[in-house]
Amino acid sequence: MTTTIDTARVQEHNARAQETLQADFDALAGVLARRGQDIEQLVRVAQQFAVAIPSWGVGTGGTRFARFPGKGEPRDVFEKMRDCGVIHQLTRATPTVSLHFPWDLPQDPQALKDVADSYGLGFDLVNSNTFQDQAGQAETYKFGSLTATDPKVRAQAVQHNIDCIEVGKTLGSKGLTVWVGDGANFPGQHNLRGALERYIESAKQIYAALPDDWQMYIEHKLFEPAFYCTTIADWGTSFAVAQLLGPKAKCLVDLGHHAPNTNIEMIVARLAQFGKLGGFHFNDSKYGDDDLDSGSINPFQLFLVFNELVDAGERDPGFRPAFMLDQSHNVTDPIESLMQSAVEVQRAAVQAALVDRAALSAYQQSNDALQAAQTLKAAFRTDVSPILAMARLRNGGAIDPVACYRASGYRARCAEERPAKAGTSGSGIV
Ligand code: AFD
Ligand code: MN
Ligand code: MN
Repeated sequence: MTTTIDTARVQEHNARAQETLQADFDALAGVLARRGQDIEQLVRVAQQFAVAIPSWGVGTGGTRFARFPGKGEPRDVFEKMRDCGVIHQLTRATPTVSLHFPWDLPQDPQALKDVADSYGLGFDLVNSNTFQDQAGQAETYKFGSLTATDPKVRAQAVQHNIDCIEVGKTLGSKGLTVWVGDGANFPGQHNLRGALERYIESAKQIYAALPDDWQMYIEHKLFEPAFYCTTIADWGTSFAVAQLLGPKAKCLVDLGHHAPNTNIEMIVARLAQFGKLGGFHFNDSKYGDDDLDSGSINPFQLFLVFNELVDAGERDPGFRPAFMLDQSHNVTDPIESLMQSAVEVQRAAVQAALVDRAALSAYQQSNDALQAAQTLKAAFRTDVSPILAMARLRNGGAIDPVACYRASGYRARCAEERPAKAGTSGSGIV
């Protein structure tokens, strides 16, 4: 396996930090033991945790207003793969990459797969893009894609999704995420029901092209780029469509795609209850689809989402939703942000595994609201950092991934090796 960061450096970094980590770990083990919890079981939860990196996330993102490219940004999908390899090497929590087509469409999928293999990376879900026009395409998506009134536009959008499945098959992906920005900017612009009818007709054609072992993930989003109404705006519509399409269709929850203050963990519980929770795009949000780093604004919400996932996993041990980060990095080094976010999502998973579920259930049964809430808070307040660091160490990663990455000088080397070429970054407004 190719390790981009010198492994001797990682070992040196770990050797310097190991004594302190062991002391913190032992102290936490004692605290947990007094609560009747085994720290080793939690280390295993952390060691098994995995979240996919979006290929486009390793480039500097942007807003509607501007993009400020970072030094040494990846210029093609192979360089993106190398950056993803670094993230996984140091965190050991991101073993797969989720590609966005056509931004990261490989000329030669097999060559890309070989490169990914060399970094120890696999491919997660592939994402289609019919929210932008691509060079050379016959029809425009200005007035929508899967919902367009013009059947030629719909056919082109359907075909693009089918092409994504074909490439994904070569790469070993097992699913397609479909997000469309289709909607209207004016009342009256769309027949609200007609637009959804057209979406369903298009989605059925994509669904029909899914291999048997594939799933289709429908991602809803409240608004933007459509500012009056979006065709797949909420989990209810997403659920209805997934139900209609069949068992291979599931709903995908992007944490930033809801109105402020929406109870997202309840959406998670509902979708899980009815067997339609397919996966997540993790990020954080203050106002809208802000695509901020995971856990940077509302870590308690992230924890509550994982609390529902633990509950769903206890009811159905085969339950395996797809996890992906979906963030835009405008002011940080994307590699650092993605490493930090992977760790934050992993943290929420471990905190949720810490919840004393027997106690919680008893407090719920006896309507002891105060103690039920405190049971969740006790888990959320526990600093599980030593567990996460120990999991990384045992999996061959870095005790402190960001510190180790900074000390490695990787970005400075990239800045030399990757002089900016015009028009090469596929990232932008996410
Ligand atoms: C959108 C969605 C979706 C999509 C992305 C494109 O979150 O996941 O792939 O942006 O950048 O807002
Ligand atoms: Mn998303
Ligand atoms: Mn989004």
